[in-house]
Amino acid sequence: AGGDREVTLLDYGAGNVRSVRNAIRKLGYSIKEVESAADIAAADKLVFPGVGAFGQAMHILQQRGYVEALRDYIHADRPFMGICLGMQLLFEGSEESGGCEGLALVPGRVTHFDTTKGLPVPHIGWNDLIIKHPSALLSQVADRRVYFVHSYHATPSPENAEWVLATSDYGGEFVAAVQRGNVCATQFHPEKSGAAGLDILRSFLDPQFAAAGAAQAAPSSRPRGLAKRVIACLDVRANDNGDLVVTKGDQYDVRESGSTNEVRNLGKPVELAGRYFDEGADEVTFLNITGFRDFPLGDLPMLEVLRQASEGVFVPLTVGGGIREFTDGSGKHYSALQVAAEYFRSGADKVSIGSDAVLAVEQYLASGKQKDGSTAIEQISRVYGAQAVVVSIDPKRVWVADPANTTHHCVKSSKTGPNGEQWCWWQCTVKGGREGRDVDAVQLAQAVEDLGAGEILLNCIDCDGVGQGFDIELVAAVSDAVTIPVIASSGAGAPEHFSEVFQKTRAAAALAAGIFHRREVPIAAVKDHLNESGIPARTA
Ligand code: 1PR
Repeated sequence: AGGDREVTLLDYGAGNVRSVRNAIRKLGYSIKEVESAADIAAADKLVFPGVGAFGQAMHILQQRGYVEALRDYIHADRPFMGICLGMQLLFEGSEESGGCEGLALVPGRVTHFDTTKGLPVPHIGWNDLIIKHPSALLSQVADRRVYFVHSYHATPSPENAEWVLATSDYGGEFVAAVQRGNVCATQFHPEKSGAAGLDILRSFLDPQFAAAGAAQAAPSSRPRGLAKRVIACLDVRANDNGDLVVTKGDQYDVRESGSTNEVRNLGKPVELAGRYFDEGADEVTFLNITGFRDFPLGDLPMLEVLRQASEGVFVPLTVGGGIREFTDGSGKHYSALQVAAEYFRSGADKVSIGSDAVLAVEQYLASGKQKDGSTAIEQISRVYGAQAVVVSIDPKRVWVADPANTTHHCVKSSKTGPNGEQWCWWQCTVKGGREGRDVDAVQLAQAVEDLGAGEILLNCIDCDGVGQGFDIELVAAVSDAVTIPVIASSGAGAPEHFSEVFQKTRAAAALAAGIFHRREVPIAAVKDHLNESGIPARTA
């Protein structure tokens, strides 16, 4: 064994565990990979970040002969930490993958969240812990939230009470952390839970650190439960010198007006991402806004941006732009799944699909809503899970005099169009808003949910960069039409715009760019305003 500062990592290659590696390294530990069952037996501290689907994970563990090794290791009460699926696999089995047996170390089965309760599923975001037992593991958490992303959950019961350290509430209590002796596991992602998460990981790795922790702080009086997320977005592209810069447009035009006509440069992507992490962004999104025309795997700087950003940013990272299949100049074909895989390997937690989703939905609608498994959304969702697939919509408002004149989802607007129209719908565009298609935003959102997307990033070309608030009518129409979480985007100019979108729509998150880049409104001011308005926001 490699001593005190070594962690053995069980990575069976089904997803992004880069952030777990980065977090372990950040805490000053080196990583030894599990390459055989013997490595499990020889571990001093074993970390098991489960990714992918339950059935597939069990299948790989069985194939490699790890199941018995894991059971023996855990029965011997050796230091073990499971994360997310790595916790669920400790239970007897799961409803996921058509019903499947687990390691059966903790009593109980894993089930899907109830979608009839009107709550978006997956459960994505920062939620409070309800502490059931004092523990070293969670002694440093104080009253901070942690980051969850999952569609399935275990339920606390008298049978597993001696295991359950903490629950969280999402339409009912579910198991958030378990521990017995040296074996622990969390449903949430400590490696994505900011400073609170790093403290939890460190408490597992270093018992002295845990022992120094104060007793769990009493809950404060702030609004509790799943926080509405505040996301900082970096639109990234090469400037005319070929350097990757963060840019920001007005209604998608990113060039300076006047004689220079240069791409607006608001800073370096890695630096800005680090700044937003420090300032309390709940997520950071990178959009490679020219990805539709450049092949992203040729765009190595973007992958490098992700690699570097993920070394210091311990909240979820999303990357979009150019996620689609592609044949390069030499005739080599890459599937959208391969493109996405490269992004995940480089540190992305989610990929965001824009133009390709519109084309996929056109195909889906033309075929009478047939799913043949060929679209990027379906492929990536199947391998990495729905929560890893965001669909980014770039809609434009279209005014109509009479809803009978269009087949699209129309809304009676509180405003009027240029010719006195009272009705409107939102047309989806591709190629960064350059080309409108015959699909509306509501139609697209419903279709991509059916195809397996886990979240919608809802931009608005009319509102982008204008600073007059989100398009409430658009966000309401889309968030009412789907059960997956919707991120409202485009138009934030003041903290009040965030409370407005959360009060008037079912949006789960709100994203902004310009006001944060130009330091007009600090992220903390948005969060404080939300909490003061009775809307739960993560402040620590
Ligand atoms: O089509 O899969 O290659 O993805 C391209 C991605 O790039 C899409 O997600 C698309 O939204 C984005 N994109 C393309 N062109 C632009 C552009 O600005 N010219 N940016 C663009 C989209 C919108 C938001 C922005 C918010 C908030 N930018 O990301 O950050 O509107 O801005 P604000 O707070 O300043 O109002 P594909």
